[in-house]
Amino acid sequence: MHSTPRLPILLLLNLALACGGAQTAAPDPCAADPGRCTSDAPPNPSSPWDGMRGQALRDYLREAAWAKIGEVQPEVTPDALARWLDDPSQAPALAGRTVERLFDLAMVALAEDDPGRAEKIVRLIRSAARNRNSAFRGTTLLAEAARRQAEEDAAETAIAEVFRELPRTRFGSATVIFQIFQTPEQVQARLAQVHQQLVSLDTASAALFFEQVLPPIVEHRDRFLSAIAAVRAEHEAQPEPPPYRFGTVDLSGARDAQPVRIAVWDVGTNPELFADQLFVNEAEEVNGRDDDGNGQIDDRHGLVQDVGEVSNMDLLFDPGEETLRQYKPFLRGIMDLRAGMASTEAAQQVLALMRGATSPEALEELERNLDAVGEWAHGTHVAGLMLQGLPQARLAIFRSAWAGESRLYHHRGPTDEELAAERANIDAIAEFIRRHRIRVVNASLGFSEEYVADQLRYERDRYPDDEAVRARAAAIHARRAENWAAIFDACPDTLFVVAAGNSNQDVVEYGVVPASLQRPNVLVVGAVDRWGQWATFTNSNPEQVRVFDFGVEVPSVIPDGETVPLSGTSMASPNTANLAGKILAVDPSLTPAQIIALIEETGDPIAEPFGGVIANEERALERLRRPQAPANGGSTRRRQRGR
Ligand SMILES: [Ca+2]
Ligand SMILES: [Ca+2]
Repeated sequence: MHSTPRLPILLLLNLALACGGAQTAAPDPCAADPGRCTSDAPPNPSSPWDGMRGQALRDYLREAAWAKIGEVQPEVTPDALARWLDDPSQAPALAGRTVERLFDLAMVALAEDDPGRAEKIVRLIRSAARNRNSAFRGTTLLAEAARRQAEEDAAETAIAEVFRELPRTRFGSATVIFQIFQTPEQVQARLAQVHQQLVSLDTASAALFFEQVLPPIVEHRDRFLSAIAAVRAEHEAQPEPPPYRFGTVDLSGARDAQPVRIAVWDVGTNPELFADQLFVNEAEEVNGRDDDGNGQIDDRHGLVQDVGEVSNMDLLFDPGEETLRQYKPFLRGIMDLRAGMASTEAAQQVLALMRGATSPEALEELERNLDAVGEWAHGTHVAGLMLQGLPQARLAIFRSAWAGESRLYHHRGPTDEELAAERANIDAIAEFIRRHRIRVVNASLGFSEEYVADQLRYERDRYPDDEAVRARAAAIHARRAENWAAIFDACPDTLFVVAAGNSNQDVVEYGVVPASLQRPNVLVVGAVDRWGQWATFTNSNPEQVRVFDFGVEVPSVIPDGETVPLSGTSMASPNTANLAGKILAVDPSLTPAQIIALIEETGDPIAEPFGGVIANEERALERLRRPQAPANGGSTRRRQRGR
């Protein structure tokens, strides 16, 4: 649930919809008013959740969370935790998986009406999490704990105080959940949806959030919104910090630049928008036959794989006119909500749709349609970024519908046959890349074992317990890791630029595929915002994610030609792939490893406590054109940092 990476574009929706677990809690609302904890769904006589509510749920979650912590970081014991809560400076660096479980314990504390303990746990996480991007997490929980610890007439001030702790750059994403959840019925629908899954640590965490943590927040929603508005007004009264200067380069008309072949590997891209720059396999016509005899039909501009009931073999996925009309505003609306513009038409449309999702069925329909709009928009937006200022590029398109997961593998996992089909598609793409000498491939795609496990928990008849779920999820994930390693190894002369992912996780700790795979021709990219700061959502790892690029509210084109800002490492990655294309246009002789080294060496170092560099096009190309030009350091003083 928590940070399920679906299409990275949907990250923000996930933040809003499903950030359950690690966020916030209340006295037992079920005890006070049993009606509140009854879902509208028809009673399921054999539901494993029957005995898993109220106190029983808290006891289960507490025990399961501690068992997990014992596995991942044994030095974190209940006694040790008690000491660190009073003195966080004594605590060791907390692993990501420990942090997840500590959030569970904070939720339990809040649900048991101990907001002081909940607050201390969140503060410990903020101070000791190894991932420094977690230093700003848990705002929902903290704000609710503050409300409950304050006198009635001081509650709003106490809530505002919590929001004031956030840097302005992180404020918007922390406030969306308060806007999205408007009614108790919405929360009940979420809970009923969780109740369709197997009981496990992860689903219990989500269940506790929706059953016991979120209801009192929704009940006092006006207070939170008014505190948020007050802090936002304070921000707006201050001058906005100067934006970071990304130093982009336009190669239009550059005499020293040559044609370069690049590819977008995504879930669908509109070729018509890029007609002038499409790669063309002249030996192939679009006529339903395999003209060049390579085993692929109509591979004139790239390759397509789709399966399932609504499969189509176009380079662009088409969700249908009605779906687009109704759900396209989401792309912009979520951004508006983050920016505090709740009154825009797009934001209002988002809120109305969310308010209407008051049953598991309605929620599912909403999710399906949002995923469909994401699948429609994602690859085109990415391709638009890859081509900016690079008229020398010729773009091939690979569309792998399975890489989006959410439509094909909705509430289930892939079968062995489907995994074999994924592999066949990957092998065909590798063949295409080699045959046509594609030099740079952007893959804003990511797979997590947690996401697969979460879907498998809906298949209760097939996987009766969480052990079975985890075993199958691990097997699926291992095959995918193998598939991606295979294409990287099969195309050593091609640079693969890969999105780090949007779950605020360490890619190595969580084994994110392909971002955790180490290869000399793979460059993993994280996201920074327009002030050059790590995005709240970006995945990271000090060794594996060294390059960051612009990935928050990044304007680019969607399939109908409109320009819309979207956020995600999905947007950061093609910005860097674009730089790699420019580098190759100027010097086609470079190897993938040389390109990576050049980008790393000429990037702007990101200040502590974060790490890595922000790709700098000007300096990379300057170094390429004038090899004596200084690496980073030479012009650092001129940089605008905005902090
Ligand atoms: Ca062919
Ligand atoms: Ca053909």
